Amino acid sequence: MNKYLKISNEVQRALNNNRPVVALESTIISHGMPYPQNVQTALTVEKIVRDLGCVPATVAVIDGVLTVGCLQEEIELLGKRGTSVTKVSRRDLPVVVAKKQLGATTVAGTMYACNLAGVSVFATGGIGGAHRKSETTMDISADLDELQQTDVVVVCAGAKSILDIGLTLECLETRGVPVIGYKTDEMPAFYTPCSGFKVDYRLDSAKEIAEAYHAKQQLGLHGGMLVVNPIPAEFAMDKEYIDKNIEAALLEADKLGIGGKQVTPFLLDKIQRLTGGQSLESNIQLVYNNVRLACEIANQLCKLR
Ligand code: PSU
Ligand code: MN
Repeated sequence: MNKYLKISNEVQRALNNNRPVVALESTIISHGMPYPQNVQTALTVEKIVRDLGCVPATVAVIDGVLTVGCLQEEIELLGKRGTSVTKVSRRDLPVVVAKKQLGATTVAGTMYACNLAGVSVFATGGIGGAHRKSETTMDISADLDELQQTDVVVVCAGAKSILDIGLTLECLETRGVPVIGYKTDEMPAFYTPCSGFKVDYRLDSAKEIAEAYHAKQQLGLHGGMLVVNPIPAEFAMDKEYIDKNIEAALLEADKLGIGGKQVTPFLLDKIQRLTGGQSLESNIQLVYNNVRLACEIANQLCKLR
């Protein structure tokens, strides 16, 4: 397209040949997990995608270039530099690109890149959403507005209860975003398979999900589709235990006056510390689980096109 966008040869070739591509975000690498687990996870994710016959496209801003299909050394850099890497959502893209900086793309930033490149499926851990008390603070992630306007299937494990899950679902409804439970009637809560909130639709196969997304596009209904995939039971955390730690993390954030784009990374880090790495293991496993489903959806979508 232009000097600001780079699509790797491998990804471009797959797209040209209607081969399945699965996009991956990089805020989860730089801001969502500690080093070195962040790099190990990101590289394992790419291997899983390849083993399932798809092409991985990790997205980040590398020296000012929005890159779709990062190299291994770029993933290592994003992981090593950690939270010193700029977290890039939609509003951050222009400056980080113009300044030729390194940036880790959020769900919103990654979706935007997917759409530029023509990638239809994207797997991550959790999305941003409406924070607790957002009815007064207005802290609602740009991820939700991106889901409204950008054509990508986003596979995640629901929303963490650092957010107000009910309000997040309301915001998605307002924005016309279909929320599809994969083999579940309930919105998963990231570390646990249930939140107590119902999803709009339950679909039990990747084929049905691909068909729904294809129909959406054929109708000219622009915007994303959110697929929520519950964490597998064997990796789920005890609800009371994780809720208690989330409450403690929220209290701490409040006390320290953490605000803006720091809120989500602060809470993720605090929870990981409080739970001694147990939540990190759950987080890693649910990402793998989402990546596997995203590969199936990407495969099915190629068959429809
Ligand atoms: N939730 C998680 N893990 C994450 C994020 C959210 O469980 O890594 C990251 C994602 O990149 C998401 C971003 O897009 O945080 C949302 O940040 P904010 O709330 O500032 O929009
Ligand atoms: Mn926010």
